[in-house]
Amino acid sequence: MKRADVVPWPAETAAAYRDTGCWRGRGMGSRLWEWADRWGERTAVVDGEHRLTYRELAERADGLADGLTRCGLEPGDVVLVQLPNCWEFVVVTLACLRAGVVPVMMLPTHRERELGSIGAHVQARALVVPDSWRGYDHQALAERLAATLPGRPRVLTVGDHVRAGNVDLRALMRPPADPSVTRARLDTREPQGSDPAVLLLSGGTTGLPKVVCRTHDDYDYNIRCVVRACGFGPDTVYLAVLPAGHNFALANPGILGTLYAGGTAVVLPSPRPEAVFAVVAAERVTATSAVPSVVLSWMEHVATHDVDVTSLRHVHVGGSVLAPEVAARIGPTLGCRLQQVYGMAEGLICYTPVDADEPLAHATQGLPVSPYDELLVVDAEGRPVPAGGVGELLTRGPYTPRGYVGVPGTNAQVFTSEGWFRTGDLVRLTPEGAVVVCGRVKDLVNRGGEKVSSAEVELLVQELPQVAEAAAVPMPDPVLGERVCLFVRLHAGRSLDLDRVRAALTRRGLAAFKLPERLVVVAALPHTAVGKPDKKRLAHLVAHLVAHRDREDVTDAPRAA
Ligand code: OOB
Repeated sequence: MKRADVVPWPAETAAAYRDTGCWRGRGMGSRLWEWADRWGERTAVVDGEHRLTYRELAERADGLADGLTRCGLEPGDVVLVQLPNCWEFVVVTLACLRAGVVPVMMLPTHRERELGSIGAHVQARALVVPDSWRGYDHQALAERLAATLPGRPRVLTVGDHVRAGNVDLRALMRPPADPSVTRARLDTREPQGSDPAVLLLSGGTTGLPKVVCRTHDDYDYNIRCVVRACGFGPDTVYLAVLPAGHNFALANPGILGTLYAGGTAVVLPSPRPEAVFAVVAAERVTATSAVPSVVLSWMEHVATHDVDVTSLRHVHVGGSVLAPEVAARIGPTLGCRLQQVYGMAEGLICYTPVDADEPLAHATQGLPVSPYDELLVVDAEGRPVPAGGVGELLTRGPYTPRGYVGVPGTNAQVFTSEGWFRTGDLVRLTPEGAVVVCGRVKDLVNRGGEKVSSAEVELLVQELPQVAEAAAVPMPDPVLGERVCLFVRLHAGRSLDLDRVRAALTRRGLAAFKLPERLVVVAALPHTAVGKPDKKRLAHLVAHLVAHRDREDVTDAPRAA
């Protein structure tokens, strides 16, 4: 990644964020020893049997920060991090922040396509992967990619089976021989506040995922605001079950917010209720976060099993739409308070207050966490809508960057000339200023909080020889909210079925959660006035099919309007 690929805030805006104290002008890695000096022997991270105190965490992160340098990584170099939720993830993240090496937070479900395209886009210098995970050989995937990516990145492996030629990352995580010497040396190389801290993947609506660069200044401020909004403190025991590399579980307040507050972050690689409630009871978990589909599975479990949730105080729910009726049941069922969250990799985070009354807690997605967050609701022409009206949410603020990495053309469309980020979400604001998500204008499928860019799927499907035209749209689903439904028009005389589409996309390296789950072959796709597939009509059509339990894939053209 070239520094020029990162879009800065305008100089006067940046100065204002510094003057108001939002931006500290320090590297986030400097927090590590602030915590260790204050909370040294308290437990920072728990992963099964494995526990790290704040001091051990700081020493191991410093050890690895040094180790990354020995592997040839320099400040500003980018590494792809694809790890399940584990203690090593926390050490890697903090070591990167300390060394100024910039991690791109990939998901464990990503495959060749995502890792390859992002790795090339950011010119990754290393790939951090588990040896294998859930039966999949990530090390082999990383080796294949490393052989083809420009600059031939190093493969850094976490696990017991590190193959020759790759780096054993656990070995690099050993505490330094003299921690104070390493600490002092790393202190002198602390990144600046305006340097890139982490790269997050946007849900995105383009053919390939977009990369959001979060600076040390902005991410640090984001975390401080969210820690306050969620009332996290040294008595917090937070359980991370959503992918740790996702902005929600990573920093809102998530793992990093817990460490900022002096609490204990417990990591678990799966949101399965059996595992979750065993850990909640054993570790006396006080807070956790989940997407709506996961909370639903927890509520079902609690209704039929004897679980101990007496320690639980707050559950944060967001990432996709939560029905107010479900929201109202969460607190009573799980024996805790619900905090809804509306957030995005691009910045803006809204939380319902810890002590919100029921209308606010159940029927809104919260208030912006910073007084400097700016929200504007506009109509299709970009004009502000009257108070309380529904429109697209635009936002800017001290932790909402002004552009994606290295895509000036896209940025010109997604960001206004005044620096507003177009969220693509349709919202209305309540008189208190809380956001209510009402829909979206962006072209993606929100599969239980996992965002699938329709364009990314369509581009790959279009490459199939049978396909003349394709459109991927959301199909309503009682569990996940939405799944991917693919409409296709085929070339004359050709045939295609769902299994073949899925197999073809898997061969092309697409992550499994993006694969279409229903295929509808049509004689013609409906089009909008400008000649694009009419996604609204297609989404309505599949919703109708689902509502009528029509498992027959229609082969007729949808009737013209
Ligand atoms: C979170 O981040 P992303 O980047 O995966 O997705 C952002 C998009 C939003 O633009 C919106 O479309 C949707 O996810 N979304 C919600 C929502 N929260 C996010 N839609 C309806 N209701 C909600 N409560 O999803 C994310 C990042 C940080 C914290 C929480 C969620």
